[in-house]
Amino acid sequence: TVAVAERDEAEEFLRQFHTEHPEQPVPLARRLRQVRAAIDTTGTYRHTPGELAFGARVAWRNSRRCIGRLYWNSLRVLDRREAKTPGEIHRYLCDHLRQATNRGRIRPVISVFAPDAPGRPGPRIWNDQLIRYAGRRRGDGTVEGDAGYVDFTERVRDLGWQGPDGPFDILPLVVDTADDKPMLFELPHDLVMEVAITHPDCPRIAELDLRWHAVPAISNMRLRIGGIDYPLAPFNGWYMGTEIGARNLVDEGRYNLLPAVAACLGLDTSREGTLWRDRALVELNVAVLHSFRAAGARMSDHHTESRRFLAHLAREEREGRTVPADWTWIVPPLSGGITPVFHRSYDDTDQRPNFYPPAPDPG
Ligand code: HEM
Ligand code: NRG
Repeated sequence: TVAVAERDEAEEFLRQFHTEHPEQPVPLARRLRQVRAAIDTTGTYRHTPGELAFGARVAWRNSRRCIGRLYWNSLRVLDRREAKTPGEIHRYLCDHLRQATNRGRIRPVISVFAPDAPGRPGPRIWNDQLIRYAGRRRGDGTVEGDAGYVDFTERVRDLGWQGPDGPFDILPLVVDTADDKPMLFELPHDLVMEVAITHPDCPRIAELDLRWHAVPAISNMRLRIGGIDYPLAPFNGWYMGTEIGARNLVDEGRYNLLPAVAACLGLDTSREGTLWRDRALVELNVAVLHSFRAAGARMSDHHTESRRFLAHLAREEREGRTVPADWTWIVPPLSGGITPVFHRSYDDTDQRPNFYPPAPDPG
């Protein structure tokens, strides 16, 4: 049976849906009666396709850490609640990537799989994004690949994965359903668009042989709509350049490439005061934006995305809504103070529907 809090959350969500979309064939009062009756007899209820699409879009609108919310209302919502077997789920995940990538004209998409129901958990996948690179610790303690994925890579190897052993090996998906044991699936490599990193005027950067995937697709967050949890609801937009150029390729616990980039640029690294790290960081971000542009893969820079976010705030306020936001995530990790999002504060309250961190993963 459903706790009172979840009943209240269902009712609150239905009221919100009907307030923002008054033109419904079924009036609110009747829908509330249906849902209460369903909860009484089955312990849960089923969202209509319209409720599901609205719920997913509002979950994005309420994502406090996301700077990219201006286009929340045009999220493409794929209803995959009927997918049952790991093989079917894998095919829909591939279809998601195909629609999202769109040969480089990346579109925001979410695929929503079956929700958790009383006594019957919905499917999930172990991967935190659909596309990620493996990492492996070498004998000398250094890492080949993405150092942030050493533990995850170890777990998929325990399941029998025998990937290659290079710096950018795409990890397989691990699909976990209640009826089957966790199953491994490779992503067909023609579905994964990747961009080789080159610099507009420093050819030595290209010699580092860096690349990144074009589509960021978070796949381990729980989508919660009206008291219902969807544990598998992968979503994507496009990248902001700093995510790759100031974090993935730069963090010491990831690819840790500032020293290598500084060497390409011939910078004086003998003391911090030369600001060689900062200079290398800017040039690496120039390279990332330049490369995505040259490859025809949609990406935005942090100045543009900051301006859009302020436009989003203004528009939402005109609609009478407050925009929940977490300053520490909204401000970009490069040149924070010269973006307009830095110079103000935000309301940081939890509003639902929303995306939540996964339950601690199995295994
Ligand atoms: C976080 C940008 C689309 C939901 C973020 C972050 C950035 C960003 C820069 C911070 C990431 C980090 O520091 O690791 C964008 C851009 C988009 C976009 C440019 C282009 C359309 C979306 C979509 C959704 C979404 C479509 C959901 C439907 C989220 C959530 C987080 C987030 C839930 C927080 C993730 C976490 O807690 O780890 N976004 N985003 N975003 N975004 Fe977006
Ligand atoms: N920083 C992560 C991705 C987090 C979400 N960012 C987006 N989301 N742009 C990374 O892979 O670097 N999105 O849905 O577009």
